[in-house]
Amino acid sequence: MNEDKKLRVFSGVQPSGNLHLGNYLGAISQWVNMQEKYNCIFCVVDYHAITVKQDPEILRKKIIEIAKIYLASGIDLENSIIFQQSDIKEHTELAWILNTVARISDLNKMTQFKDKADGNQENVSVGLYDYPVLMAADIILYNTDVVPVGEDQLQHVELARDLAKRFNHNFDKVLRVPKAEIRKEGARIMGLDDPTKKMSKSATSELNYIALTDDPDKAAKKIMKASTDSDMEVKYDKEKKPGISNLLTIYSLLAGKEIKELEKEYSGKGYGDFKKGLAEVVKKFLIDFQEKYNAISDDEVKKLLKSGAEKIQPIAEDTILRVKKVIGVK
Ligand code: ATP
Ligand code: LTN
Repeated sequence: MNEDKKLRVFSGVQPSGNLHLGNYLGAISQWVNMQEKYNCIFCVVDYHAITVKQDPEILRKKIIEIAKIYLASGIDLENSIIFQQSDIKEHTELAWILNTVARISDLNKMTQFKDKADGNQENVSVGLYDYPVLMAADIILYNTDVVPVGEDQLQHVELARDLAKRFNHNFDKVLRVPKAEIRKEGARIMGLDDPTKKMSKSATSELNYIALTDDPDKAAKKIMKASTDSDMEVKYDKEKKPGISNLLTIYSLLAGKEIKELEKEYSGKGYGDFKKGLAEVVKKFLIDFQEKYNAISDDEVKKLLKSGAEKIQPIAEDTILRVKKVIGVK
């Protein structure tokens, strides 16, 4: 297909915490499947990470780690571009301009900020509060059509849509209006220790998640310890059996098998056998993944991020120029 006719995809992950199966299944693995059909840009959103306190040395390492995770997951640089957010200054420039269009009432509706503030909203950084506007700028800067994310980010993409529309209405129609794409299964992988809450890298217990960098044997043990439901039947029922349903979703996505097929395979066998099967699948996935991850050097990644930024710089400059002209500063 002609490159210019392809729709543009943009998404990103923060270089903070340990990336887990939820991030992989909800976001990154979906990106991999979109590369042929779309013109894709994937960003390491470092300016988002600093909205909560980071150790500078660890942040520097995490930026490289996230880019390696993109590549080990199958992001192919023949089809896609990867780059580091802070290398393109137009992200913060556009965020400032969009701040003048966003309303306090918009930001007050955002649930992630409230969750992360953990009841102490007066003491979190202004950056954490304003984070969704920076995210809108990331998306809008590259004339994005589609934003593949996990379910928890839907609200932020909706805000980006609203801000683009409002800007176009207030000034001139110069911004592309994006839309979110959420996968049907896997958009919300739940915690292994508590299947009523999403798997999260900021969880207090390590038993909550399987990190992509976890030792495969240790990860298999986490699966064996995962919380299940009171009866012993391997059957998908999200409401009544959230534990086994979550494990079935993970199994199905990693092994490429339908949930119905897995239910049949484990019918009459109980949770123990099912968990052993899933532990093997997870272990194999991590061994393959980590082999690819370890084969990429830090220097190679740094070069790839720089060349990604060079490729997309002209798109960012072009958008900012259009925006500056219609608001009257150019
Ligand atoms: P945390 O895990 O601490 O809540 P986060 O949601 O801020 O962190 P990011 O690394 O910024 O995590 O998220 C990267 C991508 O992974 C986003 O698209 C997000 O929607 C997706 N994602 C995060 N957690 C899950 C999950 N449990 N299930 C599915 N997708 C998820
Ligand atoms: N807020 C997102 C990360 C993010 C993002 C983006 C995702 C920042 N900018 C632009 C898609 C498009 C999160 O996952 N926490």
